[in-house]
Amino acid sequence: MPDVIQERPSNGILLIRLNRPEARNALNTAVRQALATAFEEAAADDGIRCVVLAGSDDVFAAGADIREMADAGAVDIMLRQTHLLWRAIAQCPKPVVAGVCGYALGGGCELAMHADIIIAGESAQFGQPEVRVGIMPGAGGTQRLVRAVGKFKAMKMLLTGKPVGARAAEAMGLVSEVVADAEVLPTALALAETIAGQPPLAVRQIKEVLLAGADAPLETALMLERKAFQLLFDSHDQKEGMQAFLERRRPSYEGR
Ligand code: CO8
Repeated sequence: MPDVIQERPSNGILLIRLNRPEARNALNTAVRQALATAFEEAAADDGIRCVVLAGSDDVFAAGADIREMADAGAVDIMLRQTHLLWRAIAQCPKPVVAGVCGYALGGGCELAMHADIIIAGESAQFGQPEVRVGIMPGAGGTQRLVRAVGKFKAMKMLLTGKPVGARAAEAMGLVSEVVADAEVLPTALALAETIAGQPPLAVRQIKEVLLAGADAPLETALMLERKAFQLLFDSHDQKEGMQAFLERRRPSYEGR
């Protein structure tokens, strides 16, 4: 079995699963390349409307592969250009739902934070333990975490390296929902199906505007929102959605 498995569990859904259990799904270069390729393909495939990203049943991912980094120098790390591989995930225009059971540590927590929605199992543990091995997060762990949970929770996690459990992560806004472990994948897939049934242009605009606007000044962000809102009125799906509502029937969206 490959280290990254792709499946099409239902129409419009791509399920990407990490499958390197012997190393707790540690993200080595091959895994990150496979992930980047999968997300690039998902971005280009009109048939995919939502991506579900999951680890194994008992671990999401234990971080970047420490064996690949232990002897590296700064220039080696720079030349690996791994930010380009992460960017392929961050820039996926389709919604990404992560299903997390067990450890999501270091690069694993950063990977989960690349998703748009995180469904956590009761066993999930989120942490940025890099400080314990002499480094710091390098794939957004300081920046996405502080944006998600605020300075004081983020500092505590980053400076101690201590993970937080699913319920604590939910309380601090790091996950969308906590369910029993056995329900993580079914919940993530059901959510993905709901999203896949929404009009694709509206979904795409919501994701783009939310992410771009979150780092822009409010007035700029509101303008971005307004322009995207206006743009959707030129879509077939806006006419169809509103007409279907008025005619009391189910809409049929075409993504145009
Ligand atoms: N890298 C490489 N191998 C790993 C990793 C890892 N991150 N995590 C686990 N493994 C391997 C172990 O070495 C072990 O291999 P072996 O059987 O050959 O000795 C196997 O997986 C099983 O591990 P354990 O026996 O430790 O399993 P446990 O269930 O007892 O513990 C833990 C699981 C708690 C997850 C534990 O393995 C652990 O603490 N792992 C390391 C967690 C960590 O420190 N992660 C942060 C890594 S640094 C990082 O992510 C930086 C991100 C920067 C992104 C940008 C990159 C350029």
